[in-house]
Amino acid sequence: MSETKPLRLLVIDDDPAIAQTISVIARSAGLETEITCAPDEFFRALEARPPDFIALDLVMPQMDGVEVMLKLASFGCRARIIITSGLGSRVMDAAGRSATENGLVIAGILAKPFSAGTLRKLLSVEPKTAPMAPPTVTLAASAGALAMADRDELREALRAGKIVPYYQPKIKCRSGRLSGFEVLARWLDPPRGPVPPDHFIALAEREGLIDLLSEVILESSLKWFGARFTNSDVSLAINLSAITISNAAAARDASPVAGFVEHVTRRCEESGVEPRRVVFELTESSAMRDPAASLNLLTRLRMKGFHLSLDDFGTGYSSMLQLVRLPFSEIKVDRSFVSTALVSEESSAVVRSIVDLGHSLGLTCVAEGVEDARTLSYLNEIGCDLAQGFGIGRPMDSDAVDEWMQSRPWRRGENEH
Ligand code: G
Ligand code: G
Ligand code: MN
Repeated sequence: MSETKPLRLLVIDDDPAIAQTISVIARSAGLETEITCAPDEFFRALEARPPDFIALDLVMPQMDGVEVMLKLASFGCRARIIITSGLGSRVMDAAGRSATENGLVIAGILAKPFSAGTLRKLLSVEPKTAPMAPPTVTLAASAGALAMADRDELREALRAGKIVPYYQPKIKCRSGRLSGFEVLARWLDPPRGPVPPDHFIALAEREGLIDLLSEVILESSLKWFGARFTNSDVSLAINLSAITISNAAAARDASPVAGFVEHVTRRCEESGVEPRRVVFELTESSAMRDPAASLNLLTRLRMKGFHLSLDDFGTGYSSMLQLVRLPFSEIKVDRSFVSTALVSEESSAVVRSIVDLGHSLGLTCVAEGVEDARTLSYLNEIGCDLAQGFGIGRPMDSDAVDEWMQSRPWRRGENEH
């Protein structure tokens, strides 16, 4: 006769009283527990009987918790880890991030003193947030499978139409309705295996192919957009390379800037897309590389009616004053804050502040990296305007966009031609 085996918790805490308390609460929740008070004892127990959960004290005399986590990561430990400590939440959040980046599974953070209820919640096997889409493969985990590419291969791919736009939807937080798409370049059938976009974009920038790449993406995405979304307010967001801005800055007169503005305006006309439905996304660092050139280019784009979005906000080092000078209409909160907003007080405070800051400057706020429904409802609560992320829709080719649109309950009115 087989009974289901109870889940097992292994505790490591240099304070036996705390270890006991954790153990008693866990037992009352139906878990089997084992207490250790020093790292060598802990690692012996870990090896003898692998636990489902680990409660780990961050500050201990012989070894600190971060070192223990690094060692656990080197073993490929899959137990769900609960970090405990009396340190402030910012330090504990940082420790949790470091553990996650090393591939460990963090069930949560238990600030001492803690309540029995909080610990019981962390010990439940339900994931903290219900994922709406499969979890992301981190670059580190998949790096082994990724090929490099050289200039000639990229040039050939561009010539052969193998660099194509994919589209990732942005929705309104409040209504869930479609707001627009971000265009993200993808390399189909690369000769030596998958090349991630940030690799080939960087390669294109280094090798002087970025203007060609941008042109290919711009032309093809505008053509699709103009034909697929007529008489609609849906927008198309295109990433603008720092090189485009630098090229403009390198010239003595303003003509390359004017040239770029004229060029994109003409492409829009050809595709029947009004400039007000097009958003250019640029990052803080690319906008700040040459503030004077940026101001010139961005002002001209705005005067034509294009919208401008400040991408990956929160990851750069620019001063707020410089940013305020530039005529952005939208700000995108970096996904590193958004995807951790529900598990980190620090991240949720950053997201909330950026949304408030954006609104006080009259900007539309977009959260990127929204991976689950609970994050979306949190964003709606704090008044964030738009959301984008794997939980809403991955970057897709045009056929997949059609399917995605069909599968949405509120599609009527979005699907107009
Ligand atoms: O698409 P993710 O899917 O991995 O994109 C990685 C990075 O490459 C992002 O920072 C994104 O902004 C950038 N990127 C994707 N497509 C384009 C593009 O067409 N032009 C430029 N300049 N950057 C792009
Ligand atoms: O730098 P920029 O914001 O343009 O980059 C967009 C990048 O973010 C692309 O690489 C895209 O594939 C990725 N992305 C979009 N949504 C999510 C998400 O929900 N989670 C993660 N991890 N990445 C996302
Ligand atoms: Mn972007």
